Amino acid sequence: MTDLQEHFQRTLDRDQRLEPRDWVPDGYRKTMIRQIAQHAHSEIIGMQPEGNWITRAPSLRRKAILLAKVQDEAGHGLYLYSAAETLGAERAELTEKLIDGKQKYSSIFNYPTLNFADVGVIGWLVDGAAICNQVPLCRCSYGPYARAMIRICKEESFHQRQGYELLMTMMRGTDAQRRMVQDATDRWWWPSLMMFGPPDGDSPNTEQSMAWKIKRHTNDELRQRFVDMSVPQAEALGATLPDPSLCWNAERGHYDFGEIDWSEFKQVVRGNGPCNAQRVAHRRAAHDNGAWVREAALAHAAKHSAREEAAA
Ligand code: FAQ
Repeated sequence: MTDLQEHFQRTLDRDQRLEPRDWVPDGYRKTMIRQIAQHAHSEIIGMQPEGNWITRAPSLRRKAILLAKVQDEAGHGLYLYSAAETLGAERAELTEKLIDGKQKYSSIFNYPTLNFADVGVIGWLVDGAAICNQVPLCRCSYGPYARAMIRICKEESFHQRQGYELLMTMMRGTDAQRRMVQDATDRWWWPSLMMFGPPDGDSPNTEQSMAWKIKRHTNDELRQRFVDMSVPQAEALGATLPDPSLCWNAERGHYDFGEIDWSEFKQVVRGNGPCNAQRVAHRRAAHDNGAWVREAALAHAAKHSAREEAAA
């Protein structure tokens, strides 16, 4: 083993962080770029389903809250692209890969938001699942990603509470509002469980990512944690989770739950979900429409540095 390899392994064994200048194996760098890029793309594409409701929010208060949340998601995307840049991946290249369909983003953002309760359910379940998955990533072995995750998790937990508060308010409202909450819960529950990725037996990356201390738990462990956390929250809300097999298993100390439709998951990840084409087309159009801003920023930076050179 070379000194560099030893340093890498020793850092992992001591549960310390790897930093941008440290040597890491190619596979580690590739895995980290893949995961961070997929995560960054998810935050950016994830602005669309809720962003869709900003112009139709039912009050000024709800509009201000939703605007702030969607802006936070843009911020998360930017911290994550910056973390990927410390590994040598250019943000512009990652964006190209996203809009060319060469890099993935989370399956969850390929479902439509059909009524305003969807905004609440995304906060409750989608941000809830994101927190469950991301809190352990605060201890990821790659320093810049782990540190970005600390701030992101704080904001996600605020997002989750706003979603739950919106749903609580709707449940205290009219029968029609309660039906909207139930309808949104029915549609988002199963896709939220799919966010954790394929079952452990079909997850090609988990074993190596756990050995590298990138992932701290398997997909199924985190999914179970999310189910256990969500059942009492649904009860307190007065909504029914759409799974007749959900029941407490005293022996395991966990809730049992029904079979996930993995063929649906595969279809969505392959690009055949209800909104995949629309999401990517929208992102591509936004990128194209923003070309003049990038050109103007570059021209401004060039002018500024020419002026500085002349003054030196
Ligand atoms: N969707 O071997 P594994 C958010 C892919 S939260 C699409 O198990 P891994 C906040 C996977 O990439 C959502 N693809 O993979 C928010 C791999 O593909 P590849 C984002 C999926 O990496 C809330 C293949 O399947 N969060 O944005 C999915 O060890 C509200 C095999 O799977 C993160 O990205 C999926 N659900 O584990 C924003 C968290 N699952 O490249 C707006 C960080 C798996 O080998 C509004 N990421 N795949 O062909 C992770 O923790 C991991 O990457 C997992 C997947 C757990 C997602």
